[in-house]
Amino acid sequence: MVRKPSPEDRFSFGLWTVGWTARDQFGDASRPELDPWEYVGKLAEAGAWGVTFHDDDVVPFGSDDAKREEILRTFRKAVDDAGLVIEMVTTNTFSHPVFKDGALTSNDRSVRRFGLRKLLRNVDLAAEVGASTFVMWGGREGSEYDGAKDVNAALDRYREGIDTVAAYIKDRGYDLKIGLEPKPNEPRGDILLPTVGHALGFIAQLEHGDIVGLNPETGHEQMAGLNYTHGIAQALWSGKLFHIDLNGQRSIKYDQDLVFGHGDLLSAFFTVDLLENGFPGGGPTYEGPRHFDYKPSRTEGMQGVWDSARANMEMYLLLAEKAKAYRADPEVQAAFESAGVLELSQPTLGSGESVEDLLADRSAFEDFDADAAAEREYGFVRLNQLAMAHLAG
Ligand code: ASC
Ligand code: MN
Ligand code: MN
Ligand code: MN
Repeated sequence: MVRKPSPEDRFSFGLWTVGWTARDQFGDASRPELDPWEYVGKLAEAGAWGVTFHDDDVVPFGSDDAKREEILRTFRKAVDDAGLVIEMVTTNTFSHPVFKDGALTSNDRSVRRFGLRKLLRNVDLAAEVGASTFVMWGGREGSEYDGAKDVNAALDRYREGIDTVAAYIKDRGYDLKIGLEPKPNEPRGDILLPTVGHALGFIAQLEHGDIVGLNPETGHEQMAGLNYTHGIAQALWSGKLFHIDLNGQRSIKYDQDLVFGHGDLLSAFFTVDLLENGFPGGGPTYEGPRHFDYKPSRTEGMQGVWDSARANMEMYLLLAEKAKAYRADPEVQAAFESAGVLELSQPTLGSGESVEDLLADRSAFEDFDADAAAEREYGFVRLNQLAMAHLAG
């Protein structure tokens, strides 16, 4: 039996996950909608440490300032009473039809100005509630038709918008970082910043990119056929893994938002291995919360909501135990050694060696026996089988 989750694990949940009433493209809600404060006690009881939310998850779109204040007061009291932390806040710039062509990249300038104001208002809220990350998922930033969006202008406007939000955070002296969340498609036919790689390229073009990083979601990378563990690895390597959305996805199809580990289990194992144990050869490590962005399946009632919330944490803890045992196994260490996994950390050029030195080193090329080197057996399959044995054993 796996141990119970505790606040030290720093598990957190979006309010929109357990709060999803399961309304979808084809059907009505299959569960009741509770008040936002009714979810937080249950989350804490299940062993969560934190909660996150979109503005509209708590305060209905269009509420005036007085109503907003009142609702937020009630919500924050419930969060405090439950002993939870609000570690991240995000903004809904996708549900209201005003955002049907996006917020920061809508073709309509008045919509862009409205979207930016909505975002800035939530930056203030994020700082006020003590969040450390401000996530921006531009779900409606994109198009269905290539002719309908001037992508050059859209990226200019996206950059203008993100830089404006980032500059505002700095101006106000808030201790906040922005986490951009890539997704390839759904709800738009094609979404801008579709993958971790696109987003990293975009961040490099920002004026205030130093406080802008990523919030990669497991299923979103997998919807693009990509390797999530490699994606977060490159984000880590770039110093940009600010936050994560863990969930499950089974192959390239609609965004399933399954429980973490209920999609590609082997990939989830290596995700946890990286998050918990770091790179085999050392390097940057992830220090942020273990945040779940999943949806309890539409077949589930309220019991299923809480069972599925627990399942995310249980899967993570199960995989963390297995990943620890895997790394500590002397057979695995020996397999790492013979597979050259640790050798990769050694720089290709010697210290102080110039390219001229390399050119002069006949052993590196003229006298190098490529056929002999080609005979090296790496033993990757055996190493992987050891991982599988730990995972399945
Ligand atoms: C977010 C986020 C998502 C979406 C989605 C809305 O803020 O991280 O993946 O919104 O959960 O349904
Ligand atoms: Mn998703
Ligand atoms: Mn997400
Ligand atoms: Mn999501």
